[in-house]
Amino acid sequence: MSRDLVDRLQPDARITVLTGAGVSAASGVPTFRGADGLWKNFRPETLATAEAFGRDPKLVWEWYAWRRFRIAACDPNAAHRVLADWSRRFKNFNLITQNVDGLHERAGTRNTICLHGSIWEVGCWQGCATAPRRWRDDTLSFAEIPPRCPHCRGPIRPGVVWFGETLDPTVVRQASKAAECDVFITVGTSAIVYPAAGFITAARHHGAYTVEINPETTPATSAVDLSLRGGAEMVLPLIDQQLVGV
Ligand code: BJW
Ligand code: ZN
Repeated sequence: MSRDLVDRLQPDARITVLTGAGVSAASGVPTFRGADGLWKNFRPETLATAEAFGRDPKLVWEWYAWRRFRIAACDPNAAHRVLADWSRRFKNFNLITQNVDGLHERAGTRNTICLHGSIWEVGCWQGCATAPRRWRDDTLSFAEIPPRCPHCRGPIRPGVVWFGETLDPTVVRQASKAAECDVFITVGTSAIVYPAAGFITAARHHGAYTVEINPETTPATSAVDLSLRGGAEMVLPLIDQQLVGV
């Protein structure tokens, strides 16, 4: 484990962590890409776009309903727990996540910046005036697929950000601000989806020491100061064990 990284994780350091699906892999949540990825039988554009939902809401909802069921049976792993602990121990800590599974929140992480929404939220597909933009819905077995908006009876959609959709500008602003830090650690992401991947470069431009934790190389590997090859659930606890006096 790098002494250089551990030395920089000082109590008052501005530390930002960007997570992706790999952080939840050890919990049993499938990643998107790679050999066992969610999309091995589908191209992303087939399911994770508004066009796909407009074309076949039942197919897209069945995929999300299956994922909700699977995620509900998963628990946060050692990587989520270390990050939750850091969010309480470091006074200038930010966690930006691309994950929609809610496992960071379930581990007790403070102030998670969720770039791609939440699989546990829904919204009215037609955006009817009486419904809020998004609301929480933990249903695992929907009586009807697609489920219906309680306000207009039209279909509801998962509260996630699909390809081609803009991210919530407030959330993007929070993440951009968080990228102005001293140490930026990217964990378990393939670093190909934007704007998320852009925060790694942004952090570097702001002078941050950049670190990647991933068992595989990614487009970010050659751009970071330190690349740690391994599962997040192993590497983060190893770093954590070396922090003294924090
Ligand atoms: C482990 C591990 C272990 C395994 N431990 N690690 C600039 C350039 C080019 C294109 C664009 C651009 N800006 C915008 C775009 C278009 C597009 C985009 O990025 N396309 C790229 C594919 C090229 N972006 C967008 O459309 C975004 N919107 C936007 O920018 O609006 C403005 C705009 C609109 C139109 C045109 C231009 C601008 C929205 C992106 C929304 C992404 N949504 C999804 C689905 C969310 C809903 C759902 O869950 O269904 O978000 S896609 C999917 O990918 C999901 C993820 O959050 C995201 C990232 O995936 P992630 O987390 O990295 O997972 P994987 O599976 O890819 O990687 C897992 C990694 O873990 C691997 O590296 C493993 O090795 C590793 N791993 N086990 C640690 N134990
Ligand atoms: Zn509605």
